[in-house]
Amino acid sequence: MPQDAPAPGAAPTAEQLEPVKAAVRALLHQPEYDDGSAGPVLVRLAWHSAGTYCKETNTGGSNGAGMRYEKEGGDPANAGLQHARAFLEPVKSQFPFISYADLWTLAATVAVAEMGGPAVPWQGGRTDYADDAKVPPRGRLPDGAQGADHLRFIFYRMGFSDQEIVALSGAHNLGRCHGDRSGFEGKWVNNPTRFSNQYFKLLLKFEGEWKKTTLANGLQQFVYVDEDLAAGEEGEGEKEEGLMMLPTDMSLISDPKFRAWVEKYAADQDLFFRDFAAVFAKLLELGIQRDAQGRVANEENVEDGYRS
Ligand code: DDH
Repeated sequence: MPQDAPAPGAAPTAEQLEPVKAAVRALLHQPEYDDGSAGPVLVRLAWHSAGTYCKETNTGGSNGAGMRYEKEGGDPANAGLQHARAFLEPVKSQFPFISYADLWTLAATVAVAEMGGPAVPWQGGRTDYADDAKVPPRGRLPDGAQGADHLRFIFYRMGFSDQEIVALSGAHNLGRCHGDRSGFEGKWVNNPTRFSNQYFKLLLKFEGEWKKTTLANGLQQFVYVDEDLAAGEEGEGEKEEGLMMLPTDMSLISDPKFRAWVEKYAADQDLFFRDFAAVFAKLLELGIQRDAQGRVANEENVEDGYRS
């Protein structure tokens, strides 16, 4: 039995995962892509793979890697995540023993840590569905155009509390919106490849200055443009693009229960990091039942995973 692959039926050990994590670390730097990092889109891939969970029916969640199938991968809510999956494809080829479902979730934890965020506890053992029979229906992911009621409807379905909703939303310290993916445009913070509590600070700092704008496609978002910076840089190549918030982001400061947590996380980065690590780990485990060996109890039709 080679030492670098798990025994049949067993989840990979920490030692076996080390080279996988190193390979993920090595691909994060992408000078030609977005803000130079694959990190943010990898985090979003893991979140969308897990965020389909419904606790009532115990369906959805990160097990299965359903996004490989059109039924889930073609959901407009998942537009753009093919880039994340493509970044990870060479890692899957190099380490075929890791399931896609494990790789996608593991990669997000590697990305968060590499971008300066907390260590997120992670357990392997997920298996990949062999067909799309168990892929959850579309429409389970949040719609950025909505408000606090929608956030509660979506995240309570997964079993999260108000505090957890706010902590999870802090992932918008990372990355950006793309007009050709979600239709929204721009980034939430100035350094979108550094994990921090800046998103919470900016929500509060520019309160009253966030301007509601309607994009050409009819979507509404909130923007803050530093007028001096924008004027100063005019005609000098790089245009100051300003910062943005989605309507859902703004609901975190207009809803008093959410707001209490925004204030706590803006004031205390350590608290945010601790709570984010815990809630992101919980997100990645939704719907996963493990046996004594840490293997994921799964249906029989596993084609690609630890039981193949
Ligand atoms: Fe998000 N997110 N997200 N988000 N998200 C977008 C980008 C990123 C919502 C909408 C959008 C979470 C919660 C919410 C990340 C992580 C997380 C975009 C832009 C939209 C729209 C997509 C695009 O155009 O490319 C809404 C609504 C919610 C909510 O209701 C709370 C959560 C919980 C996470 C998480 O990871 C825990 C990340 C990272 C990005 C940046 C992606 C990128 O490509 O860059």
